[in-house]
Amino acid sequence: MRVLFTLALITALLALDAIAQDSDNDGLTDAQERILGTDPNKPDTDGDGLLDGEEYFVYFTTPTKADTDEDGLNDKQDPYPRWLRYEDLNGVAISTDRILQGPQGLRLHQVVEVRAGNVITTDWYNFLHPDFTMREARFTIKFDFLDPNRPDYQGEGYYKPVDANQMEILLPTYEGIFRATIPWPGRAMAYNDWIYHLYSKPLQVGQTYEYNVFFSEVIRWGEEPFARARSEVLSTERIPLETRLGRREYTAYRVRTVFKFAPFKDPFFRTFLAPDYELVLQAFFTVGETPQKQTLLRYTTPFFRITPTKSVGFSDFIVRH
Ligand SMILES: [Ca+2]
Ligand SMILES: [Ca+2]
Ligand SMILES: [Ca+2]
Ligand SMILES: [Ca+2]
Repeated sequence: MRVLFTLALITALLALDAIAQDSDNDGLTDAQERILGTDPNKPDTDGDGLLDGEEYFVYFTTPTKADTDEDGLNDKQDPYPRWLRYEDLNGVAISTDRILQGPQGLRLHQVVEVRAGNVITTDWYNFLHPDFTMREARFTIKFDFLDPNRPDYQGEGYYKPVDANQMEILLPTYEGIFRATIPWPGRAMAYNDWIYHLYSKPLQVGQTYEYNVFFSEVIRWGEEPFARARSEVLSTERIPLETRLGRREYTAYRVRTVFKFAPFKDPFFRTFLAPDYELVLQAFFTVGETPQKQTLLRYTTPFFRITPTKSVGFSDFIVRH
């Protein structure tokens, strides 16, 4: 009896060992490689210079694709190699972002889809300047509201610098196309560039960044569009993440960004922003020694949940991995 039990135990341990076996020593077990579709006998399945395990767990790139974000630079060479999808924890929105390097320079591409009885898609291309001054943003907005009294609108817009002091804006709104030239202080950035801003520097606890924000999501223009933002890397903490390979904990930087807005005349936004015109956003980045290894795991952002009655709230996005 005892011998049989011991044999059964040894067989079970051997089976466990087979599951845990990493034949090519790339940081993924053979069983995990079967789930991800990578080659269990080839440490760098797609030949881009990064090990399969590094790609999945550290860089958040695709281990079966040499150029994950399709910008012409292989994952190892690319300072912004990822293409990430974030899911709203409320289940209504999905955000996808990637930073592309092309002949025109860096571009931040973000798509946000909102499903809450209506369909809202915003598709952004921001042309980014290395010193965080936005050179140009182009975007497509499709709002398909169920409210029959509200005209659907879809259209493209952009803002583009006229010179160092002015920005030209073309934007579809509920009232038609808004066209204006507005004052533009140097070194400003679009509201949704704040993620890029954090991506592009190696983060460390205690660091602070300050910058101007052009708030692109405000529907009614002609108000004071600028905010002052201040980001601070507060601390590190453990963040759980559900992955295709199960739950995994990451050590992450907690980053807090405070936007201080000029007072809005629009009563809706005035109510939303409260008396002090301040918005606090949070982001969590994995701890790594370079920006390439610092992946945005989670962020909280306003103005993505727009319902047919125009109520707006915060969304908490977490990376889908
Ligand atoms: Ca392996
Ligand atoms: Ca690889
Ligand atoms: Ca790859
Ligand atoms: Ca790439």
